[in-house]
Amino acid sequence: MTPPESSPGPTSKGLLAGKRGLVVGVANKRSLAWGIARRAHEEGADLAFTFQGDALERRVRPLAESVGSTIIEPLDVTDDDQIDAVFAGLGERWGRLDFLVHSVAFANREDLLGRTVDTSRAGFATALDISCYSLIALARAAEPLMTEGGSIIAMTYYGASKATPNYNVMGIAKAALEASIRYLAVDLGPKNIRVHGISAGPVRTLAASGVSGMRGMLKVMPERAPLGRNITVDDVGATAAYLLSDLSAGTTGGIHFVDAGFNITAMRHPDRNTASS
Ligand code: 0WE
Repeated sequence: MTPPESSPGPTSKGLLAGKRGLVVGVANKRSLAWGIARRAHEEGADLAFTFQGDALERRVRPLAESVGSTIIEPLDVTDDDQIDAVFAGLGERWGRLDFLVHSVAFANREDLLGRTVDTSRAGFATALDISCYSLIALARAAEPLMTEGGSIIAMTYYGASKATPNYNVMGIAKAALEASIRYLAVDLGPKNIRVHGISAGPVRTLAASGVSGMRGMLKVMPERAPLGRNITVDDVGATAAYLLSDLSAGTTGGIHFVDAGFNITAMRHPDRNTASS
């Protein structure tokens, strides 16, 4: 028997049809969180968004509305009362949550230059609070709403594993974030809540603007990465759709590299051209 060329099945409704998700960390249309949200919407999810501060509200609100979202709430992840308010609102509006996207990081600018040994106690605390503890706090708030299981993703970077010029205290924060992903996966596994990291290669986003050496990183990627190119927010959105969907039902606690394979190499292949050779 020859099956029909294409048949309408569950997938025609999208990988995330009927799922409700909260997206934390959209700053503008170039954000990784927005790449994830756009794909999640295409896959049939209903989305809620948060924004941090008035300046970002003006960016986030039109984007959220463009994907039909009506839940757009302020959230500073260092403020427990604001976290409680966001999840109380989701409880009232939706009663249930299926997924959470965490795409938030911050270190003081002066701590992303120079030497890690000069990181202040306050700068360390800021970076770890915003970039790592926030995942734990959001996961705890999400847990009671994820009554039918759930999926949580957080964004990380290779600087968690390998010392990377200027990434400094952010590398330490991402290492703590990646460990947090594993411990949260253990805690929440019995409730069928899965927790994943996406380790994205460098992308030109607001968070990357003003990062010195970004141009160099974007140039080296295609020379060394097996796929010979930089990654895009659409690449991240596609992997996120898999991790947020039931396709990944059997996986939790892992760090999933979306870096064109850069992390599995030790150095540039000598037969591969550089821009100058
Ligand atoms: O995680 C990040 C960026 C996170 C980030 C960026 C900033 C810039 C502005 C956190 N805090 C701040 N604070 C600011 O004041 N990335 C993976 C992108 C990134 O940032 C780098 C990188 C890469 C890659 C910083 C130094 C070196 C490489």
